[in-house]
Amino acid sequence: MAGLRRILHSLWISLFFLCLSSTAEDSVTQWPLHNDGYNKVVEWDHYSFQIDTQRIFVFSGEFHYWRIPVPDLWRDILEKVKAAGFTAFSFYSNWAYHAPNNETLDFSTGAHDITPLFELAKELGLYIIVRPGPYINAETTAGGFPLWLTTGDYGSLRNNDTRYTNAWKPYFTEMSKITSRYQVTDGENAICYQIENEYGDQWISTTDKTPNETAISYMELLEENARQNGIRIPLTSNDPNMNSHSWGSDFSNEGGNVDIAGVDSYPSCWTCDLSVCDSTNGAYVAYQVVDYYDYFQDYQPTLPEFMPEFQGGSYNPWGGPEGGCPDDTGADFANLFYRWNIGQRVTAMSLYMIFGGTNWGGIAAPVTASSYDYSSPISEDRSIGSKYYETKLLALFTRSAKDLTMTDLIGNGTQYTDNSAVRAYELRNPSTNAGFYATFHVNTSSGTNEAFHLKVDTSAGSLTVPSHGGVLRLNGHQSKIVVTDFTFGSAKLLYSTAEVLTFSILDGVPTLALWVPTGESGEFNIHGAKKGSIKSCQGCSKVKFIKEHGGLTATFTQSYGMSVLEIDGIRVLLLDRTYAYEFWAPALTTILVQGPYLVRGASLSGSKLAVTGDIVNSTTLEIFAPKAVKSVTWNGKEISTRQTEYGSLKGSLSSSKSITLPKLTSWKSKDSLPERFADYDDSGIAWVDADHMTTLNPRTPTTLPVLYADEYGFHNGIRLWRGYFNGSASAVNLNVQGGTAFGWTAWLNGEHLGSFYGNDSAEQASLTLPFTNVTVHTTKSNVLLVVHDDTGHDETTGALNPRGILDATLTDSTGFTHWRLAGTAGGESNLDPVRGVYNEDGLYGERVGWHLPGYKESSWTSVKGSALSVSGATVGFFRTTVSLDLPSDHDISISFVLGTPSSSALTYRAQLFVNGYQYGRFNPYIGNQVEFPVPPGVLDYSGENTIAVAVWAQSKEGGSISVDWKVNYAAGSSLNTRQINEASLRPVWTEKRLKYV
Ligand code: IPT
Repeated sequence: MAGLRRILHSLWISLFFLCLSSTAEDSVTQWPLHNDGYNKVVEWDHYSFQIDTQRIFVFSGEFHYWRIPVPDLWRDILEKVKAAGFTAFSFYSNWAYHAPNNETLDFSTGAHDITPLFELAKELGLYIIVRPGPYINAETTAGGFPLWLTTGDYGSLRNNDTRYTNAWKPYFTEMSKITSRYQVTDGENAICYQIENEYGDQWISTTDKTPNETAISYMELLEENARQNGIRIPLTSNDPNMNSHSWGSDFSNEGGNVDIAGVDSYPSCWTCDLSVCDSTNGAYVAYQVVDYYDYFQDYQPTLPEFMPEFQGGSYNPWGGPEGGCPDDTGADFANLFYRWNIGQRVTAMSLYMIFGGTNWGGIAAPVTASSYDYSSPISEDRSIGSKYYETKLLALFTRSAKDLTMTDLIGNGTQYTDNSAVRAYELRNPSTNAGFYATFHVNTSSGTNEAFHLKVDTSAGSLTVPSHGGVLRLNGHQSKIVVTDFTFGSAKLLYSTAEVLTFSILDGVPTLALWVPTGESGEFNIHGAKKGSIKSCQGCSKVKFIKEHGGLTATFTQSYGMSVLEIDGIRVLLLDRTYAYEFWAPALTTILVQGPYLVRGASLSGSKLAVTGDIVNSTTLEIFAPKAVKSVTWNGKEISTRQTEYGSLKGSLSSSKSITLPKLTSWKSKDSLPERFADYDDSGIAWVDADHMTTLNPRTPTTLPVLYADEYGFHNGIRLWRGYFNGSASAVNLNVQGGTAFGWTAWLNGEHLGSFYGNDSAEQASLTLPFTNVTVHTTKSNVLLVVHDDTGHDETTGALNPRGILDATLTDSTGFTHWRLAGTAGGESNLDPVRGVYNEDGLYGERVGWHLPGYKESSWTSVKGSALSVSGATVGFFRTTVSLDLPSDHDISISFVLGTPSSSALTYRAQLFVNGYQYGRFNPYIGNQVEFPVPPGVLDYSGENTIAVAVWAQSKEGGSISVDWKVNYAAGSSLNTRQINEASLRPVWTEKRLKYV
């Protein structure tokens, strides 16, 4: 099979080069249109993806359902994605999330059921790029591998080892089968299927093209599995940073090639910790764009310029800064870098991430903290701001600029401008002659304010624009795309120096929305037009109409707001940036809306228009709709509107309710570390003997028994080890490994011995702890308790790095007699299938379910004062319940705020549980994150909520934590978060928990 493919491939390559040698004129028709041989619905060529013969600009964003485990909120995210003008979204599924052990696959419980993603995609009209792994990276523990896979029993992973193959098959088969029910070939929305992730391993040497047969065989196994299980859409890949040249059929004639290879790129660093990206980047101002066009020409000239991941932000590392680094990749970044890609002729890109979400429980890899906000266009708390709006300006444009999906790069340089600091990239559609001039500072890291004029080629000849006194400007880290011969309905812009936002055809007549940065001028010419007038001037000045070039040129300056011109019956809206931010073109209708914070959707039935969206502050609402519309509802309520003289409908919307949350009081507490005492009974089912004398883990144990936690089925978070020894000993040396920002503490016979507090770089720490100040029993057994946490397994080849005790040696002793180990209650049995494998660690309180709603804490000690305090080195568990009664018809977002009172030591580690979900890891000694957004659904906005906090004081000074909460935003909304309260997502405590003492 692979052999035949290779022969066919060489034949095809020869044909391709024959075509290339033909003349430029017939290049349009000669470029091959491909499909994957399994369907004719999704096709592609070097211009773009094509679906049902329609070319599309794939503007997509990545989001991880498993980072927001409330299916009802997926609608919120996807409505926001759609409203921003995107045509697609992309998601990684996470093998570990669905496979608590090697026998179980859960695609049905709560958020483990992914079918709503596909159904929402269809309802909202978004294509889907499915990325099932089996390895995904994603700053998730072990890169998405189930942690039972990390012991060494399955080999070194990501190859064709049968042990590994047998492990991934059930999961990958299920993902393929599920996806196969939702393919665009059957009228559903999945358009491509990514094999593996950044697996750039096709070559042993790229230079002399020495194939890596093992990697090829692995890719072929995955591809065959996908095809056998019904995948008919193209298979894709993502090359890390343009280095590996793997799996693309233009460069490679080896096996394992996918249908459409793509490239991932993070020009401004994928983490807020810029030191990681030293060699390529620096501070924001030093960021450089990358020449993708040449790359695609060189390595995949017959495939579309496809970026399965383009930087949407950067992840939040443990070392901070607090809140991530939104300024590094903010609105300016979105403006400049996404336009840059268009100038490079990219026609398919997916922003990683469009919504980052939360690393709740133990989902994260060590590199990232509880927050996975990623400085994304949609924030972790689901709010939207300037970056979202800026991205929307461009996405709406790409959705309406159909000609952009088929362009050739004609040229680039400063010769297009009269300012040597500004260059342009000229793209041209060979069949319509539409032109797109993407303009940039020559030094793309420069933020100067440059004025210039641009030389453009139009159907009316070569022009230099603007030509009536105005200028084009790049003010700061900005770019602009100037269009020529841009068709909107039956009309045509000869050119426009103001950017096109979108357009709509209402009652057969186009309404065109143009925008300029606040205070700038614009000039455009409408082909064939004769007469223009100002219908409404809000912030406009210097409006002039000039008959020329066989049409009408209009010039204007827009200081603030929205002005309306009428040119031969065509309505032209001129918006400044602020008004453009709040301008919406809800798809599936033709209406345009200005005013609200968010417009999620609209539907038209006869004379009734129903619009849905969100309001924070009171605002005017202006709607451009067909004349037939006689009544308008906003989130189901009729609003009164008046008709403006230029035919729009105007109304007003009042602000959202202000919300006050009840205080978090009435805390109760109990010690959660009985295991430190020698007489604690560890014979229960929560505990196993750690007695392996050999391991398949590639790290050879230096002391025995093997104390790698994953060997014994405990994979997540905090584990407790009890080492027994008899007779005297003077010290212990322990070398513990748990990933960046981890920590550990040891006690002997109930007395604190010492701790490793951790920092944002150490993954492992060895300490020798003398027994000078503790009692060593000479006549009875001594028990050493070691508690360590685990910030996740490392990614890529580090997935097998063990978690646990690497070496344990007693000084002046005959050594340990045996070890017992406890971790997540039930180990791999998945005691809590709803919250899933990542949620719980192994603390006593977690094992017996103190974090769960419904546990009765009445016998616990009441906490006095507002701080939750632990005295001495131990673990304290705290619980309270609080009822919420929040308004309906609102989308309300809440964060918990954790702090350390100034009187307290910082050397503690805390976990926050909200209705049983572990929604925050707070390590004040290391970390920076103090705000922890918790979504509705995890919280119940119309009932009782159980809040629990575990405080592990690592030093004798103990520790105190303050716990508060706050409203991030409350928006009057069609999303009624009060109703997102499905009790099945918050299973309650049962007595069976008591077995795990
Ligand atoms: C790229 C991964 O594909 C993705 O899963 C995620 O880890 C992202 O990086 C960073 O957030 S890998 C790329 C940085 C080389």
